[in-house]
Amino acid sequence: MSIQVAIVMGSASDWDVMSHCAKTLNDFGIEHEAKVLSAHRTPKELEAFISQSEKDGVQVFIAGAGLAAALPGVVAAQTTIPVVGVPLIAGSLDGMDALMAIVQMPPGIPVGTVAIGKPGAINAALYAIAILALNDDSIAEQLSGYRKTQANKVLSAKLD
Ligand code: RP5
Repeated sequence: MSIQVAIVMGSASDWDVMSHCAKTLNDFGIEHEAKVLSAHRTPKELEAFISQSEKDGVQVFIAGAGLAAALPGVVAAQTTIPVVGVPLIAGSLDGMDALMAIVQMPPGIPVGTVAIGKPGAINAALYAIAILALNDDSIAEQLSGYRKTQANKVLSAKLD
């Protein structure tokens, strides 16, 4: 099957957190690729990657970055495929810098922004999965099973 989700991150140092995104996609058997490309350091290569991903049939981009996190917005500027942005902790502002940079897109170029760090990386994958589920009954079924498992964990919680 062709690649459905493209994960891109600004630095190899982002992988510790963004690997949770890949892991969640793996859990659902979603074909994906993960790439390090920076809006600031490798803008030309990023542009080529976006256009190749479009040709490959990618249906959702997930972009994670820290500091002045331009990456998700720059991806969104170059495609109409949905982009989910993950703000990462990479400096003294604890990810608030990246959150503000990613969430404050100008009207017309949306980036669906998730929480800072690992919870966001996991939710970015689940959000992408929800988008794919719109046109795939088997993914939709898996997603609803995942939700049921979560509910059962809450309902069966035992307190000491
Ligand atoms: C951002 O700068 C990256 O996404 C990373 O979170 C941060 C620091 O990058 P490195 O200096 O670790 O490569 O562009």
